[in-house]
Amino acid sequence: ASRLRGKTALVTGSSSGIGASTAVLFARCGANVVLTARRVDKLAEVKAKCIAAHQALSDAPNDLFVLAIQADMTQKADTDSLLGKIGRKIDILVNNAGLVRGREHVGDIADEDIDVMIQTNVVGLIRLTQIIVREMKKQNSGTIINLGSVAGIEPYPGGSIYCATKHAVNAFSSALMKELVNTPIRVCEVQPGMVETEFSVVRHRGDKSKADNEYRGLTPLTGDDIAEEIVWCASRPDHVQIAQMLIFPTAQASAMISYRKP
Ligand code: 8X3
Repeated sequence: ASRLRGKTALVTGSSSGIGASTAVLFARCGANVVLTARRVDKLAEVKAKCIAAHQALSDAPNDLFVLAIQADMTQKADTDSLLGKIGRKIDILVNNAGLVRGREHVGDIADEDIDVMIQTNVVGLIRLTQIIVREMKKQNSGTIINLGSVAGIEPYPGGSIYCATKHAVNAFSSALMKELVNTPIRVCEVQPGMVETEFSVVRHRGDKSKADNEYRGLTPLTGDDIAEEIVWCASRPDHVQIAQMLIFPTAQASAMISYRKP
């Protein structure tokens, strides 16, 4: 983790879930953190946790910083203006912002659900990566960590659009890694299985009991579990690139196979 001291990590979608956990863990490791999300109030809470984490470091440099910037990944104006608002060098980009909406089958999927998933999970991620990768090429260093999913490996019924977006993240990450092979810039794809965050509440349009039912009878992963993997990828020595990492709860074996206690 000492390799992260003084580095700057930009984490999208860091108002909750995996993104919030990742931002706080980076701060605990002595990294500067830039938070982005749509919800400013939640973002302020995570920012306070990051600052507290910095203050708890016994030997941290006193110029550590935490920035919180409101940004909606579906809005081109927001991604285009982000770098100017940050005004600092980004060492680590964590493309975490993403969502799933609904479990409808093809034929019954609402246009706005298709749109928000593709715009956030794919288009926004690509736009921001283009902007940051240009900077990383100039500085000749950097780490890009994309949040894929088991859904990016194994499509399942009721997840056609979400699975398509995560397959897109998988293809984009793989192509990018190949494009950057002659540079010191690293590309990692972290692919979680079942993680209990607001993700499932959003999938079920705010219905908490339906969301809870997704994890019935098993112990899901938490945002903190995935944050550990993300920060671990970012803190490997410069010559080590964790290309892909698939993480399941112990009671899950594929997108469609899990064991639930009766
Ligand atoms: C989330 C995992 O299985 O709900 O990316 O698609 S799953």
